[in-house]
This record gives sequence, structure tokens and C-alpha cells, in this order.
Amino acid sequence: MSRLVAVSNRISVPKRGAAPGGLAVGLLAAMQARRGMWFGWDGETAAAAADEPSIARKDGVTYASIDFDEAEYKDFYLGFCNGTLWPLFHYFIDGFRYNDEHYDAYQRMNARYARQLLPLLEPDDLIWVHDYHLFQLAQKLREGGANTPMGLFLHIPFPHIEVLRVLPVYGEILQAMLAYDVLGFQTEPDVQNFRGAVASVWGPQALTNERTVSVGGRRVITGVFPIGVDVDAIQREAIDSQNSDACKRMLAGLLGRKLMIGVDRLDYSKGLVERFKAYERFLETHPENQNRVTFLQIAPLSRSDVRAYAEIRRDLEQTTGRTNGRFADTDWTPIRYLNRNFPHDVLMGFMRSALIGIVTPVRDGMNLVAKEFAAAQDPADPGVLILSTMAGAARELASAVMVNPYDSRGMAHAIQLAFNMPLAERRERHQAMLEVLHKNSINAWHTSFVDTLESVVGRQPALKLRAG
Ligand code: GDG
Repeated sequence: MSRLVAVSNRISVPKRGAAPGGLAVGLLAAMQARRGMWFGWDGETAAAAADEPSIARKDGVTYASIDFDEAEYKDFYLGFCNGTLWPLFHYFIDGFRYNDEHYDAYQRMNARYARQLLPLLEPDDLIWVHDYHLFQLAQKLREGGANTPMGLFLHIPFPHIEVLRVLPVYGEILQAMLAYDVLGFQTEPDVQNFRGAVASVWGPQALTNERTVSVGGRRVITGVFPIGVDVDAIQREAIDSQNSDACKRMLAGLLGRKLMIGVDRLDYSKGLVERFKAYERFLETHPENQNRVTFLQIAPLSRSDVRAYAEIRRDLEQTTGRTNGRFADTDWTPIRYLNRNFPHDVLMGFMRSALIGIVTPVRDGMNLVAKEFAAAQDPADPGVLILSTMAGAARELASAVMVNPYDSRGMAHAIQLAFNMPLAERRERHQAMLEVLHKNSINAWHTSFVDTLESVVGRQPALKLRAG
């Protein structure tokens, strides 16, 4: 069986006592099944980046990690990845910035990933690359002589060509993507946007059939591989952690009130400001529910070196202060807003204790929190998921209470509906979600992607691409 080499911008090198997150668990399962290697950045910056990756081994998986120097961190990671690609691919054209130096750093870093990975490769490896940081990796690896199957899975949305073409180098990015053999997306609209972009550059004849695009003699498989969760593992975590100190303390603090929970990285794509305003509106328009519900928002800080992230943090602090100032009582804080991390099992316990899970991104590739919330519920007495139609997950979790994250009146109404939803309806909606979650599990995600990658073994035509 071929070895599976996973490459992502960031990898979780196992440390004593630290449990990997859901995505890492899924990838590790795929790598363990095939004697895998995980290659990427270890999250550290150094004055000068080391020439050689550091190698560690655990449970049949090799971890090869590289570090970034300060300029690479600033220009590649904060600059092009999170200042250019992330906002644009989430349709934030106003927040998007383009800078040639940042793009140069992006190209150099994709080349460095390739240079440091190439000596570690074996001839029959399958290479599975993750996300927007590494659009050009396959191209650079092939320029360095690698001719093994390579697939890219994009965790974030792929924008429509009318948005994509705002990026001055969009043609180069698209061309580089065609050096992969398999391109996987979260949802059907993402794959259609990609195919539309290819058609607009190389003409409709490039769309050779519903699943492939062909340019310059290369055939690339395009497909939808919705990422999922391990429902049984989440159920176990949620049940076990209900007895943890963290869960007991949180529940005791509610003084019998209902809980509404949100869990998101602090990111402007997650719709937090809009969500907080909708909750304020709910308390205003449904005064009978004041003092009967507490909204717990867990929002660990991310990318705080990017200016837009500092701005959203300020907005949230203001909105929280205003709502709590307006409605709080001596024994009730309407919003509990925490910028800190919790262990994953504790989060699952919190979710199981909640009557409402609120997941309202303004744009999201999938959103695993929505799936985790549904998976963590007690099927006999499940909570209600309020879900934005802008999340990829909305295409699968159709029985959630759907909202437009910009519609604060609609969201206030949805909170009221969820708050009063009869048990029979909660069960029915939850059951429908569980069926989808079991079908599109994390296991189905990595198995179907790796099987597709394996299907291209032995048929990799030479790389010859030209726009026109
Ligand atoms: C990208 C795409 C796509 C959150 N806080 C804590 C914590 N988390 C965990 C959640 C969940 C994960 O982080 C977040 O997943 P999301 O899917 O919501 O979001 P992104 O980070 O934006 O991920 C997204 C995803 O890739 C996968 O393809 O769904 O659309 O943007 O698992 O539970 N985990 C711990 N402590 C926390 O405080 N341990």
C-alpha cells in the first residue's frame, strides 16, 4: 500500500499530554492506516529558518516540521495567506489587500516547502496537500522532479470568478492548481466556482466531463469531499466531560437558566458582531426571556497580528459591554464572552449542556462546530442548532434552524423559536442531522479523498500548461 504524505501549512506535532483536534485525528487515522508522514510548519518562528526539517515519529506516523523566519511569517503567512487569500476567498473584497512582495514570499515559501519535502519522498507516495497556503506546491514539486499523485483539499470556500479575478495573480494561482491530480472542495458551489474559473481562462472545452478538467494534456479530477466529524467519539467526549469540574462549574454558574453557546476562532468570517447584535435584539424584543437565558461565546484569539482581527476584537468588546450594561442583573450576565481555549472534550460537554448552538458565519467553507454541536447532543433531549445559510455545513444540515447572518431581526426570531421549540420537533430535526453526520463522517472524508488520489496512480502526464 502506498505511503500517505499529508502536507499542511501547520501541523500538530504530538506533545506529551496535548490531545490533537478533530481534523488532526482524522488525518492521523488516514496516515496510520498507511504508514504516513505529516509535513508542515510547527508554528514556531526563528531568526533564520533551519535548512532541514526536524523529524519525530509516533504511532507509525513520521512528523517532519519546518520553521519560518520572521519575514516569512510576516509576508507569507500574515501577508499573502491571511491578508490577501483568506479575505478574498471569503468574499471580503473591502478587507482584501494585494502586495507584490507578499506574493513573492508566497511563491518562495511554496518553493521552500517543495525543496525541503522532496528529499523525504518515496517513489510510490500519495501526496495530500491542505488548503490555500499551498496552491503552488504541486507545481514546485513537479518542477523538482516529483511525479507521484498529488491532491489538494481546500478547506475554505472557492470564490466565483467575478470575485477571484480581483486578485492580480489569479491566473497563476489557477494554473498552479492544475499541477495537482485531484482538487477537492467542501461543497458543490465551490467546485462549480473553480470549474467556472477554469472555463473563463481556458475556455469551456477545458471542462472535459462533470468530474474532470483538462488543460495542456493534463486531466485533473475535481470533486466534493465534505469534511465531517466522528459522531461516536464526540458523543463519548460530551458524556464523559459532563462530570468534569469545568462543566460542573459552568452549569452551576447558570443558576438554572438555559444556555445558548457559540464556539468560534475570533475571525471576521464567523459573523460574531452580527450574532451579538442579534442577541441584543432578541433580549430587547422578547423581554420575557431576559434573565432566562445566558449566551456563552467562546472565541479563542487567532491571527491577532493582522489588523482586521484587532478591529473585530474591539467591536466585540464594545457590543458585549453595551448588552451586558443594558440588561445584566446582579446575578445575571447576559453574554459571557471568553477569549480563551478549552480542551476539546470540555467544549463538547458544554455543547451537550446547551439548549441552543448558534453558528452564524457570514461565509465559511464548512464549519465543524455546527457538526460537533449536533453530534454532541443527547438524542433523547437534543438542543437546537441555529445555522447560517452561508456555512458549507448548511448544505448538509438542512434541518437546522436556518438564518441569514446579516438579518438581526430574523436571527432574534430564530433564537425565540429555538428557545420554545417542543421536544418532539427538536428530536425530529436532530435525528435528520445525525443521519447525515454518520454518512458524511470524518472517516468517509479521508477515505474517499485518498481513494480518489489512489485512482490516478500510474497516469500522470507531463506538466505542460499554458493559459490562452
Ligand atoms: C477551516 C475552515 C472548515 C474551537 N475553539 C476551540 C477548539 N475549536 C475547534 C472546534 C472545531 C475547530 O476548532 C474549528 O473548526 P471550524 O470548521 O469551525 O473552523 P476553521 O478553523 O475556520 O477551519 C472551515 C475547517 O477548516 C475544516 O475543513 O470547516 O470552514 O474555515 O473543531 O471545536 N478546539 C479546542 N479548544 C478551543 O477553544 N480544543
